[in-house]
Amino acid sequence: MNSHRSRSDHRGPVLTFCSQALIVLALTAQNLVAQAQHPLDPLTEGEIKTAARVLKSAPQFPSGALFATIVLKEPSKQEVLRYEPGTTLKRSAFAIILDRKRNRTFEAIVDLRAQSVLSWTAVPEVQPGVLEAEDEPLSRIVTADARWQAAMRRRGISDFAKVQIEAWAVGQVAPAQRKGRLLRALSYYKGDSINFYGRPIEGVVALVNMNTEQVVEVVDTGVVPLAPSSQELDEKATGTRLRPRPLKITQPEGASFEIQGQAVRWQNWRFRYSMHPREGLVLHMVSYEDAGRLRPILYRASISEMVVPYGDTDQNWRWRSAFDAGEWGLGRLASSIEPNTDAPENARLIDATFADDEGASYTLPRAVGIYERDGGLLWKHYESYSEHNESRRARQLVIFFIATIGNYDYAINWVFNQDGTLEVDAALTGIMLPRGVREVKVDEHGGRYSSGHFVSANIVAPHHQHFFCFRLDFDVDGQNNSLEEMNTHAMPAGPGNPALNGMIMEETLLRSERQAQRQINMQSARTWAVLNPSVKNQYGQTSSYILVPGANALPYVAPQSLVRRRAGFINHHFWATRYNPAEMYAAGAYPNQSRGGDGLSRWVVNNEPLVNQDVVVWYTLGVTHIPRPEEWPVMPVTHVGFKMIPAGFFSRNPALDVPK
Ligand SMILES: [Cu+2]
Repeated sequence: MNSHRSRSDHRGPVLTFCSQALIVLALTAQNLVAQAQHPLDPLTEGEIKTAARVLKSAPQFPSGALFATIVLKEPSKQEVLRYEPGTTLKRSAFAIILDRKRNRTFEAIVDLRAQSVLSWTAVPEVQPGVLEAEDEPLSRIVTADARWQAAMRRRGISDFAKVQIEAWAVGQVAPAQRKGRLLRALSYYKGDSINFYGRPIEGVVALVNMNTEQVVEVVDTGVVPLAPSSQELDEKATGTRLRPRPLKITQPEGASFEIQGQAVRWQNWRFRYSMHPREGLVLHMVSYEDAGRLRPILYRASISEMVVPYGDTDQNWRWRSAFDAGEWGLGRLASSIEPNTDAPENARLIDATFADDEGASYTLPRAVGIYERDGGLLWKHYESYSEHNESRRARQLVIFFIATIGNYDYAINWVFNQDGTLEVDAALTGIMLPRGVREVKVDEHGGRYSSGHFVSANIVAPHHQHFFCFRLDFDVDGQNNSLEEMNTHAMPAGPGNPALNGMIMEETLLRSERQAQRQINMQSARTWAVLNPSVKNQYGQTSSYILVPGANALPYVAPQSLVRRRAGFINHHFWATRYNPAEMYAAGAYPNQSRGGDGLSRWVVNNEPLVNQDVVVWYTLGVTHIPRPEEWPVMPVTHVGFKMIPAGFFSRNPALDVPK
């Protein structure tokens, strides 16, 4: 699950223009926007530098410590909502500092104006996510270990430079081994191929203590032949499809969206965005301009956590359950969007600024993509008596980023629609995690694996699930919101239902956090509404936004397992909490090496009321992945998602005014 890529790939400016004049213009524009303009603007390069300098020169800063995080310390919601353009911005940075040698973690807040440390707190018994700076030492420690070297030689591998070491967060650890900061190392055979994931050196996993830089153990479950080297990912691998003729997307008058700093306007929608190293793309202050009135819908929306539990019970597999946000960082491992392939030709691609492990800032080119696309039919009616057709074509605005967590690539798309609908479309692609096996064909030895599917010669892809937990801080027409669950049923037989056709929808108020732990239910077409009890449309209906689930999954990892305790958010599809700025990450702030119990499952214990409160919704979106050979050596995209649709928020079809 790790990125072995050198971050230096991203550091230099990527010049896509040839004209010097354009470069000068671009640089000037960059300098102009280098100042934060809004309380929610992410840290600028200068602010990251200041934060790191202030912290490094503080007496408490341990020598040689690394920065697991340097991000904007978001001001309180009240401060942000009260903010008026032009007033002085209070800017603070939040940092997590890892003293790897002494196995200590600290949290700090820096006042960027005063250039002083506002707080410095030791956080005992936690491990920040895996750092880029740990790749090199891990690889060095493992490849120097005699046990690992012997395991390679047993497989006929003596040129260790041909082996790619891949770091993994340790996942489930035996109690006796829970000492210090741990990483596991998988080994792949690189050879000359782009896709080393296609050639796992199966059976060998090293467990390493990163504080002492010692290998705790090397587990070798036995030699399995390497998969053949033909695992290339381009068309040369197979052949001869004709290139389709050009399909041009042109916007002769330009795009219909406007971007000013981090603020976006498009077709009555207004929102801000930022790239966060942990959550990836974050939407802020999503609102809809309705007849000149700006109506808030979401204060903040992002992926708060992910977990990918693998279903293979083998000794070297049973611990695997990657927390891609908390252990790795979806923004930190975002990959640059390639024009014309990752995004259509009319996309605008925007760089993002992050802090590296040493506290230096760097720019990830083309981190966020934003573009308009054809949205199919928006609405239509053909009047057959008069033969009159009235219809409109839909346009959509997509804002997205792509996180590449080792072998997997996730494109997270937020799709704005003209009818007031906001959709999330998570696109899963990349390479399935492979397990090396003896068989080169399924029929050779029966070839069935109880917890995986054969996808290629010597490769089984184990069954697994992906769970995303979206944190959706709704503010529908303001902060005082309530929640209702909607269930649709057949009406019972009786005098009121003589033809047995009755169909009723029941609304249930979800009064408190524990009552709001819910599962999807196809039988009752279950949805959930976030409503503002004090705002009505012209017919007296309560203003609300409904969360409409799409495909989803239930976890197969057992309820009493450590994964379920660590990732409590997968126990329910729908959760709600009363707004608390400290509650950001569904599996807790430190899921790496966690023993469970933190995050959502802990926050709802006090069962706070949710009626007419500032409500935060957490939606867990699962995918059950039973691998197919058609998904090898690289997976065609799988889409999963959900929608947020207005209900009573408007008094009629809000897209009635879309011009022909
Ligand atoms: Cu998958």
